[in-house]
Amino acid sequence: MPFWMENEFHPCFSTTKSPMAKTIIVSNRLPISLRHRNGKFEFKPSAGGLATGLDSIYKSGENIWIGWPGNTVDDAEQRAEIIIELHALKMAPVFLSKEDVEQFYEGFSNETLWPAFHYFTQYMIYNPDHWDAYVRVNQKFCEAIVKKADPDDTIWIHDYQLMLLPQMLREILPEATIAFFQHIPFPSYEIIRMIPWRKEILEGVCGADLIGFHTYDDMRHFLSAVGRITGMSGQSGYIQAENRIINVDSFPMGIDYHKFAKQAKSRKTQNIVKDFRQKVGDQKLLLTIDRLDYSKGIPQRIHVFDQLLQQHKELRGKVSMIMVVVPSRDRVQSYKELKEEIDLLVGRINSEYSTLDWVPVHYFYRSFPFEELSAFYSMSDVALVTPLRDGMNLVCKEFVASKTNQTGVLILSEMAGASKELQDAILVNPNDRQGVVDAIYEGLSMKESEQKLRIKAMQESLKKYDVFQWVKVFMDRVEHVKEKQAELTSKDVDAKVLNEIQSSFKKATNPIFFLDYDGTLTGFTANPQDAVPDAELKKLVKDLSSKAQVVIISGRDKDTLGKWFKGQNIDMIAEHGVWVHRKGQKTDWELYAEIDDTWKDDIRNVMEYYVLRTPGAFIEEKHHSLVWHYRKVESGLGDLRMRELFSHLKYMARGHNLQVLEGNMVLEIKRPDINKGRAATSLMKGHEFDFVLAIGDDWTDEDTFKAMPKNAYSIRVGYAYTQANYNIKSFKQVRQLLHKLTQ
Ligand code: GDG
Repeated sequence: MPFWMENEFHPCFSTTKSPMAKTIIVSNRLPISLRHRNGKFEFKPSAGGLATGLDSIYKSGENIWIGWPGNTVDDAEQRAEIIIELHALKMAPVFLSKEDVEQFYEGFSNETLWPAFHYFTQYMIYNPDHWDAYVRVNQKFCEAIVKKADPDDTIWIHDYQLMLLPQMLREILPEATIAFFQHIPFPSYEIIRMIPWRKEILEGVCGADLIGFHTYDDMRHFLSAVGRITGMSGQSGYIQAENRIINVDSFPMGIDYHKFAKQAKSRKTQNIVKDFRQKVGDQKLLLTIDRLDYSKGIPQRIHVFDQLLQQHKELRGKVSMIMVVVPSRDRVQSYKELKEEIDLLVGRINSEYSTLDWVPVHYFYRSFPFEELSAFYSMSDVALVTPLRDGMNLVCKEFVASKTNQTGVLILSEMAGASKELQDAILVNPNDRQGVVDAIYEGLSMKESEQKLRIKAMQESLKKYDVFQWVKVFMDRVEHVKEKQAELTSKDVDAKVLNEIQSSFKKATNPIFFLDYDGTLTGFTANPQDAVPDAELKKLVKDLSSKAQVVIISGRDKDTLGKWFKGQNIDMIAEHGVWVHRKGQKTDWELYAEIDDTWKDDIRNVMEYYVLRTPGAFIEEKHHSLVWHYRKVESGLGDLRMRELFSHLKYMARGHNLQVLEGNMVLEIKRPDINKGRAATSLMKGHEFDFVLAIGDDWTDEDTFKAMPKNAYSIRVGYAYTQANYNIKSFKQVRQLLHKLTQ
């Protein structure tokens, strides 16, 4: 345990799991439904894509699936019975009260998060009671899991109803491997910021080690929101949390391809197809299948079909739409209204165009058994999958998999996650009504040879990235992130390392410390000049300098350093090694490196241009370098401008033989031969030190670490990859470490 965490919960990233370690799947709903029948309960298994994919996981070994069984049970005896029966099915229930269901599920989950995440902000409700219920129910899930979980178990949490759960669990089971997957889209920061409880939600999810989304866009939105709202920084899919790294990645979910292909070919399904065909005649069939949901764009689709029949009168009597709407959330007001709207539109279109032997829309508000669903997929000519927004959408994948003779056309909305993979569909913008009408017309007249080419290409990809592959890749990635965490924290300054440093320091007769300033001895401030050393730090430096040679080695200008550490018995190296101030010397700063600053005017002009374009940016001029600061620039814009400036300066730097370096919210251009390492080496030259300790927090300190003698201790602040021998959490722990050495 790191010594500073003795009284806190702490990370311990052991990758060597005990053979008893198990996997716990958690989702709002269990993969069964609990139904009341004649005063008794019965379970109906759910055959959803997720249940199929995770089947092999939760049914093996000691693994288990935890979730709500889908019905309220108040009677204690009945609950006890259900627990026993579910136990046999490798499941454990979380019982929710009627009020929980109304406020947590129908309320916060489906009237706040669902509309927000699907960009339907007009349906969002901000109700503090719903939020309280969301916290309370996440807590209930947490308690249920804690009862079952051991410290080194892997807990895989699913979806937007349980976003607080990862952090709740992390606090109780710090060593657990926690993964989170979101099945619905993650919207832009602009939407997330509207939710009053956005910070709690993001911090909740960040309790996980691995966070997965269907698409790269979802993951990019999530990273941006985390950066802006929680302040945690991230790079290349990794979030740097206080004491560990978190991986965020995209895992597009697949289907059980062979199950759909096999079912479509089966005699049972083909008999149903024959029967259905006899009933509807030989007209062309458009198919739409969705849960009742405003995100699926069902009314818009009826309008499109109406427009098609108006513009292409020749299609009347020749094309019908089979529209399956599966009942869902019908107690939520916006869903009730949607149902009424669909009923009205279907009534209108059918009453307008129907003939005695033809109905434009065959509308079903119910769900069908699997073999009938398969028959619909198999017999339809065109699938019209046009959600206004969808995390992935499995219906389109199932349609393609069911096309065993490889004829059929998929029209797919660009707003569905699946559109990123199924590029051989006819992709449409569902808001462009004429565009969708044209796509249907194109689909209905597409040559069979082209249909085959497209379906075949999509089938190849769906076969390869099926739901089993999805589970495998996700689980592999969980392991990968734990290994990465372990690699970084294996270098933690723990109690053992501290003891070693302490005892070697005690024995030393001539010790030296190289201490960087910003980020190492103190935190960052919006204005660099505000990071003045406080009384505690001044005393610490004083105490330490009475026992050892202390060198403050910083990128700061000499005047600031000189003012801040005036009267201290220490050495100071300023501007990464341009200037040195020896302890006890009355004379002013010595120039350590010859400086040629004829290059500065050209570069300054360019930097100024970028300051003018970027409110909040400013230039700091040092003797040997120019620094472009963007800490106070609007987040995102600062990064963008820095990248632009970086490539601009890199090009100019070649001509002047300069080096451009990216720091913590700064871009610095300087002479390459001036660095902290060179300065530290010349300061040590001709002296024998029997204890050397160097601490720093960024790339400029890596030069110091590289220059240290073999037996030196070098420590990098934060969990980044480093040349240093050790990592330490933050400047506060640096102070504690130094404090221990002064005692
Ligand atoms: C969420 C996200 C994401 C439909 N009708 C019947 C029936 N279904 C089955 C389909 C399909 C499933 O329901 C619907 O899945 P989707 O993916 O299309 O949509 P959501 O329910 O909104 O799912 C979505 C998904 O999570 C997975 O991550 O793709 O974006 O919103 O599997 O086959 N099944 C049967 N009869 C029906 O009438 N048996």
